[in-house]
Amino acid sequence: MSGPVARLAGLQVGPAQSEPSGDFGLIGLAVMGQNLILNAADHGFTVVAFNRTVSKVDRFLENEAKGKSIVGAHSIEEFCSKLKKPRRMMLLVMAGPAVDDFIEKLLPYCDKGDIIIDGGNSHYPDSNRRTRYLAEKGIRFVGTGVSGGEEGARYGPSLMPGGNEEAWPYIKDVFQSIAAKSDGEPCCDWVGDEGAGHYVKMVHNGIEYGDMQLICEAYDIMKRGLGMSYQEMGEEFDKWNKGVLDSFLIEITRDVLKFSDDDGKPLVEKILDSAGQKGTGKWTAINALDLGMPVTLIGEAVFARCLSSIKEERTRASKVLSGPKPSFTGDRATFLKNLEQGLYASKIISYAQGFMLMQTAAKQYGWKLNKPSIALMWRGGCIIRSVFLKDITAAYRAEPDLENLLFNDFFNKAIHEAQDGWRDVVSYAVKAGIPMPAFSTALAFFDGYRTKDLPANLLQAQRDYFGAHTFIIKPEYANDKYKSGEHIHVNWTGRGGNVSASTYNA
Ligand code: NBP
Repeated sequence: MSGPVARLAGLQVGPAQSEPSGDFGLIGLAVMGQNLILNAADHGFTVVAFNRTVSKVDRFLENEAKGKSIVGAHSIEEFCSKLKKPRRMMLLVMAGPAVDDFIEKLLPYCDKGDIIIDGGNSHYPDSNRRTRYLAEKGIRFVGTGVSGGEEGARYGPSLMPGGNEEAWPYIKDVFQSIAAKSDGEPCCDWVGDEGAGHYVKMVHNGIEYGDMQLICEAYDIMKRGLGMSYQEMGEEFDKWNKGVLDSFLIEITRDVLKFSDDDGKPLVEKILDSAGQKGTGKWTAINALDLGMPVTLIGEAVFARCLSSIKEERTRASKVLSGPKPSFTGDRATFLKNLEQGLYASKIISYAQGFMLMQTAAKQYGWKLNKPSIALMWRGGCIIRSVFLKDITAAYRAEPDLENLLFNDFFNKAIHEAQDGWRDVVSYAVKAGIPMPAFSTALAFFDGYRTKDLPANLLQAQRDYFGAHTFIIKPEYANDKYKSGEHIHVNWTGRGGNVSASTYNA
């Protein structure tokens, strides 16, 4: 059935001009949209559904939506007419121009105060722009991160809404009802202004890249460094899933390692070692470079995927470049304990770096970011959900202005306890010629971060030598010749002039 006729999943409920019954509207009937609609309907909301390809609306109503409080619309006008005011309308369509197209199509039928929510994986600058553009028209825009894939959308995703804060009281009930719950608390709270919701989702995805890379490195050293079988590796991950690393990604890794193909061989062994990526990890790394933040672990995780994808070149290189052969002679149980601790310590660094990035972004972009809520939102429903995030939530709840996660007593103690084992694992990997870029960069960051005097003094001297870029004297050496805080240029060679270059930070 088509045309402007309202229906309640298979039941006709009267003409379109009757009182609007829709609590919430959703456009985009692909995997995420359909599941989120079903989730909202299960929580007692009447949902109005629309899709660009209108035939999908009828197909949905006749199948998955049958018997539920889901109403179909066959045009944008009908969609808007069926929603109670202020309208709460969510787009779950492919990120990019499709979102702007739908916004333009909705506008003629919107009233001031209506709310348009974009739940796709949009890049945060687009959400900044859309918040401002729609605010000028009296429409409240929300850009929300949605995580948890198909199952999350259906039974409880992690939701990270940001944008025009005036919208929050109107959408809070729907969002917190359909979101995942962790210890009874919804994994959804207001994140911050403009594109902050999509920004936090971007960093979430970057952290997901990091967590996955760390697990892959642990697998590689178990397999090539210790010669473990898939069954043994699966059992080790099972053990880890009962301790500090208890998380969704460790759990699925256990299952993947234990999964055999029809011929009895582990399926994972047959999968081409060339990783794909959709870009959110890269966005995080680029933004970290733009903001001058050392988010090294996510950067390495993105580069590790890039290196994996040049498979043919690596195959040629493997024939001409040789290295040591792994030969493990130590105690395997101790090494595995160290590996678990090393992964845990690297993960602490990765999350510390992620929060450093988010707090710098908040300052730079003028957002108020709700740090304890971010950790809470990641605790359940999403891919990086873990027991570990409970401890991060607790750390930020106790000290919302905590400068760095590593200054929190719990994490400070944890990283010191893990340190020796972490170093053993990285040392063995270096000696055995097995790459552990994420473990190694995390350790290098830890050592750099805890060092008061880094060799950047020499670097500044080099820059001043070849480019007259100037340097600042350490306060304890300030005197009449070298004044404290001044940009100083020295004629290192006795040749050339005394003119210095402009000073700027890049
Ligand atoms: P897709 O990302 O595959 O998008 C499909 C939807 O976008 C359909 O409704 C389709 O309409 C519509 N669409 C497309 Br494609 N191009 C369009 C255009 N030019 N104009 C209007 N509509 C257009 O769906 P999804 O996997 O459900 O994801 C939806 C959003 O949620 C995406 O932004 C995605 O990145 C994000 N997300 C996905 C996941 C996940 O696990 N899949 C998780 C978290 C977030 P049609 O039916 O007419 O082709």
